[in-house]
Amino acid sequence: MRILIALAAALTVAGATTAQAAAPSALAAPDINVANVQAHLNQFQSIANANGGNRAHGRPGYLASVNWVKGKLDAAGFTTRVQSFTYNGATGYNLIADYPGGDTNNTVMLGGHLDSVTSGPGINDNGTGSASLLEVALQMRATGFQPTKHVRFGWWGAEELGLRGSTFYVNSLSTTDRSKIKAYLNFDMTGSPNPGYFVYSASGQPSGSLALQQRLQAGFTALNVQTELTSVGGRSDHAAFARAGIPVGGTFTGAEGVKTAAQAQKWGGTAGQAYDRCYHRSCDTTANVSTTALDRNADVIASALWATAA
Ligand code: DPN
Ligand code: ZN
Repeated sequence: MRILIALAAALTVAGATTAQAAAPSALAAPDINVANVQAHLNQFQSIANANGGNRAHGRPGYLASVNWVKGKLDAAGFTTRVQSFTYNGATGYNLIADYPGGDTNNTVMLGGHLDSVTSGPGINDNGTGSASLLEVALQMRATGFQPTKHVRFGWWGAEELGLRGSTFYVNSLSTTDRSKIKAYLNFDMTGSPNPGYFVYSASGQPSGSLALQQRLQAGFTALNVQTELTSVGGRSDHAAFARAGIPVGGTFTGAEGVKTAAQAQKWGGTAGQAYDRCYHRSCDTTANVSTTALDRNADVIASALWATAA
C-alpha cells in the first residue's frame, strides 16, 4: 500500500515534469525574432529619411524617434514618460518606460541612446540597441513575463553630445529613487557590420557589476559565441549610473576600432578593418548592420533581463 502510494506520487511528479518540459516555461527568456528588430530599424531609417537624414538632438528626426517608440510601448501597456532637458540651446528628450508590476524597491533598468549624430541616420549607432530594447520590452508583455523585480527602460537623448540625457536622468532622481535601481544594463551599437562580441568589463565599476558581466557572458556562451571584455569607460550612458554607484553592464560590437587577426579567427569578418567603417558617417544605414550580431545580442539582452529581474 505504501509502495503503491509512493509509486503514484512518483508518476505524478514525472508527469508534471514532462508537461513542464513540453510547454514553454514562463521563466525562460524568449528567443528574440531578429526580423522584428530589423523592422524597428527600418522604421528608424524611414524617420531619418523623412527628417533631413538624421535623428540627432535638436532635430525633428529625434523627437519623431521618441514618439514612435513611445507609441509602441504605450500600445503594449507600458507606463511611459518623456523627460525634457535643454542642451546646447535645444530641447532634448529621454523616454522612460516602466513595465507594470514588480518590486519598485528592486528595480532593474536597461537603456541605450536613441539619438544619432547629425551626419547620418545612426542605424548601428544606436538604432540597434534602441530597436533591440524595444523588441525585448514588447516580448515581456507578449510572453506574460511577471518578474519579481520592477523593470524600467530608458531611451536616452543627446548621448552623442556627451551623455547628456542619461546624466540628466540620473541627476534628476532623489537619493532614495537612485538607491532603488539595483542594476543598469546598457546597449549601444549591437549590430556592427564587422562585429566583435564585447561585454563590458566589471573591473573598476561599482560592486555588483561582476554578476551582470557574468550573466551577459553566459548569454553568449549559451549561443556558443566567444566574447572579450572591454573597458568602455565613460563612452556610453552607463557612465552616469556607475558614478551613482549602481552596478552596470552591457554589450558592444565595436565602433572605429580595428578587428585583429585573432578576432577574425574566432568571430569571422575582416581583420585589419574597423568593426564599423560607417561609424558616425552618413553610411550608417540599415545596410550597415550584421543581422547575426544583431540577433545574438538581442537574445543576450533578453536572457540577461529574464535572469536579472526574475
Ligand atoms: N557611444 C558610442 C558613440 O556614441 O559614439 C560609442 C561607444 C559605444 C563606445 C559603446 C563604447 C561603447
Ligand atoms: Zn555614436
